[in-house]
Amino acid sequence: MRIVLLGAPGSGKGTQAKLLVEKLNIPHVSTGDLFRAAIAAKTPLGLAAKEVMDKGDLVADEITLGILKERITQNDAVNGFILDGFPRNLIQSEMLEDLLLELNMSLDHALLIQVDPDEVVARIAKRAEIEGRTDDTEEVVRNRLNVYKEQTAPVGDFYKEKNIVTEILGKGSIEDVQERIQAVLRF
Ligand code: B4P
Repeated sequence: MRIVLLGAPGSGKGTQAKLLVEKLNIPHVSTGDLFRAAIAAKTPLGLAAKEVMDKGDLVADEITLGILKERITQNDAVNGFILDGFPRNLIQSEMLEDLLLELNMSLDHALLIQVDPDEVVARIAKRAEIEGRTDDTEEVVRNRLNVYKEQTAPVGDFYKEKNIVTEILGKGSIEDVQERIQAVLRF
């Protein structure tokens, strides 16, 4: 199964993807996590990504596609994957279409997790206290939410036209949200 998780920063994409991995036995591919790993390893890619991420902006499309392609062509992804954080704009959506065509693959589901802006701000503020991520400060979060509204929200419409989107209510406990997702995926 090939799934794309969509939703605002802090909507629970990463949280829900980790739970799905246990059930589906396919890898969780988070472009945010891949960038954070490159930053931790101090690679040239990581250093370039850090500057952009610390402002809450999007890393260049070609770079992001490169790390994504490298990851989803690994052996553990042959039976499927859960994409979290990609695509994040319409250009990336088109790039993903082309890449999947090239790999003879297609997407089964795009799950759009819907959470009120106030709730995501509160969740990220809580995470900032625990993890201290440099892009979780109030000012940067405000920019990330704007970037989401302007660039990422249209991605939902892109997949609606392909009839693969299901909206998931992201309110409530992590388990509640997971149950809603599992009901859609029917397992
Ligand atoms: P990401 O790593 O994707 O950051 P995120 O949107 O904050 O993650 P996520 O939304 O998964 O967090 P989650 O809800 O799980 O991206 C970071 C940066 O990387 C971007 O700003 C950009 O610069 C760059 N980037 C990444 N992908 C890119 C791309 N494709 N193109 C260009 N640039 C890209 O968790 C949020 C918090 O909420 C957690 O603390 C969690 O515990 C909590 N939570 C989750 N569900 C909850 C619930 N039901 N109730 C209460 N709390 C909950």
